[in-house]
Amino acid sequence: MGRQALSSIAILLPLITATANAVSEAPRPRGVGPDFAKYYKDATSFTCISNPELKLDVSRINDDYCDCPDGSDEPGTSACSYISPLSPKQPSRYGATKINASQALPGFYCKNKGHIASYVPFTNVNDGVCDYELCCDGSDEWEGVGGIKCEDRCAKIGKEWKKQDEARQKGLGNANRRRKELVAEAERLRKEVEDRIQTLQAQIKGQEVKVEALIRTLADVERSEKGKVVRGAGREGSWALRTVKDERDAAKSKMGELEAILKRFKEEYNPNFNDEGVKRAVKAWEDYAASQPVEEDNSARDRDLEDLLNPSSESAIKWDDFDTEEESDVELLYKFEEYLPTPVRTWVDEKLRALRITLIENGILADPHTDSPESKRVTDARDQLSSAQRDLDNDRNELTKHNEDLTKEYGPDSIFRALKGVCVNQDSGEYTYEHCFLDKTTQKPKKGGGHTGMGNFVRIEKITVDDDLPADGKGLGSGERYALKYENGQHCWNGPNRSTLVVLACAEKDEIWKIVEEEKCVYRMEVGTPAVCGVKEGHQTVLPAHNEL
Ligand code: MAN
Repeated sequence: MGRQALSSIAILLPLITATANAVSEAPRPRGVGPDFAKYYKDATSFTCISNPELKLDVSRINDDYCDCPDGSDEPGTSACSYISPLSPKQPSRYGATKINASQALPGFYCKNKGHIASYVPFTNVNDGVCDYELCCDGSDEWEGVGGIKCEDRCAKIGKEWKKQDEARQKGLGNANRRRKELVAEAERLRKEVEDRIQTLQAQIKGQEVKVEALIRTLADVERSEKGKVVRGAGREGSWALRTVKDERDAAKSKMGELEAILKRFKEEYNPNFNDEGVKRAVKAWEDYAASQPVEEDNSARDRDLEDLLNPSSESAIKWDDFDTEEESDVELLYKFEEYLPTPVRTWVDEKLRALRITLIENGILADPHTDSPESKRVTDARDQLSSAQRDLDNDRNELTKHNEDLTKEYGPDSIFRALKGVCVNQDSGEYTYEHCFLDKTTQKPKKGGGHTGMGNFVRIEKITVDDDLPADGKGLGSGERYALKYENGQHCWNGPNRSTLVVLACAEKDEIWKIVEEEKCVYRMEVGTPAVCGVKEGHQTVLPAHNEL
């Protein structure tokens, strides 16, 4: 059964009841539907429906001559069919109230007993063609033009239609159930977002406190790390002390040699040569020699020092004890001093300053004035802070995303929330097309090769469509429909970025019905989904009657 028949039938369902009520009344003239019976009650005269000033004798009804300007005196013939002939769509789509103002009647009324009553356009009356789609009882060909006889097929057609209608009702039931599930799922998902927001808000508060604490910890660690000994101080310390001692010995021996030379020079020079330069040098030497303390015997002190540096000696400094990261260089120096036997302590005290410089120069002691690599403790504290800050940033970003999500448009009952990311595929020509709800559309070559993005979701729209509905109901029909707009897909050579308008209509399950490339790289998909079934704004409450399922 074609669309016209079904849609006409559907809209005229109430007429069946009206007909039943009218059974006891006087028979109506041929072609008059029950809604218009009241105009034809008078047994003697007839008043043109849209022109009440024109009164005719009843004999002029259906006399195959058009008297009334609105054609109302010829409900059962084609005599007035030239007056703004009705489009076959009109009665089915809008009902009798919306017909062209110049026409009083929607068409020739077929009772279609055993099926559903319907109007057929006046042009089809007695045109020699059986219009079974609209007039299954064949009454439109009552004159038998050219000997045609249209048998009454309403019983058979009605039975078939009933079967289909049952399937439609079942489909609609399934679609409505599915829609309810989707609404519940959408609600659940929305609650999930709200819950997550609460969790994140609490988490962020805790995380902020943690970050503040870690900032303080890092500052403390950095402070306590200043002046620290770096690892390996023991080994290097031993080496450094040895160097200091060796350098001292070398300097001492050089000094001895120089003193001996100068001493000899003073004893051996000839004062008779009145050389001012020589005299000045001798005087300087005498002053120096006089100021020098009496040379002590340092051999015991040097032996002690040797012991300190000899690892096999009992009094050797335990340099490994300095390999700790917990003590500052000040503490180290105190510790170092404790090791010293009293005889050498004073001497070592003098040398400590020089030793510290040597240690710093050799990278053994941390120099507070240089950018030496930071210690593990500082690095760890810094890492912990960075990681906590990262977690905090992530939580904040997620919170922003979820808050935005709650203000986003998700269609009627927020139902598209439940379909977001759900994908359906359909082969068409050399491609398989994919539609992922509220995400993207994609074109995939069947022969392989790269996929082409046909657009990313941008918004939900409402558009008005006016399409014929296929017999299987897999089409848009007419009225307002929800549409999903996808933009900014892969750039089209010599054209725009690809975009897709996905127009939705009620269906039992999600499926792509049709893909059209309306202009180069501008696509339109027709997609069935239970999500838009029974949606008031979309005029889809009447879908079962319109055979959309
Ligand atoms: C590919 C497909 C087509 C499109 C052309 C444009 O072949 O995406 O749909 O029309 O590119 O060059």
